[in-house]
Amino acid sequence: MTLLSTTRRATAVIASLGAAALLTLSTQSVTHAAGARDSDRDGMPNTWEIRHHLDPHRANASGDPDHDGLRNLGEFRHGTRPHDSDTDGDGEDDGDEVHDGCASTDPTDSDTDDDGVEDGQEDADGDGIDNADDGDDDNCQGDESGDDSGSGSGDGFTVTYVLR
Ligand SMILES: [Ca+2]
Ligand SMILES: [Ca+2]
Ligand SMILES: [Ca+2]
Ligand SMILES: [Ca+2]
Repeated sequence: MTLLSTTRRATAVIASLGAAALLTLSTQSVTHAAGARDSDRDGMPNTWEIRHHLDPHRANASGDPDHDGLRNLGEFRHGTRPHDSDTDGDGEDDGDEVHDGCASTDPTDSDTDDDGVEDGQEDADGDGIDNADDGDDDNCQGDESGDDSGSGSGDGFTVTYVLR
């Protein structure tokens, strides 16, 4: 009798331990699922969207509210802020840091190469114009004209004028 009841008690203890373990497991998986939930299936988790004041129920992966050339999904993937055009404050927009051809820098590190010069002050293509002021498309290719205003006109004239 005593042995039987002890066995039963042990079984009950093991069973409750198992239940507790299962409960812990399911709680964790629920928590994990909630953290990764993406109601609008736009690739950006609800938690991230809410934290960054985006609508988690509207697919807005291609939005660019801070006009930095980096879409919301890209901001999520690069760990940048979708409402801050220059997340690391180095003078170069997030989009420029990510897209600048061979000169891509870390949009969350103000001095990617740790040389004491902020990314925006670097001159990746050696054209005399720092990354922050260089054109979005032509950084890393060099600006012969030295004009990155994007006007497209008068570049040659400007250089000629300066030289004379
Ligand atoms: Ca989402
Ligand atoms: Ca953006
Ligand atoms: Ca930056
Ligand atoms: Ca940077």
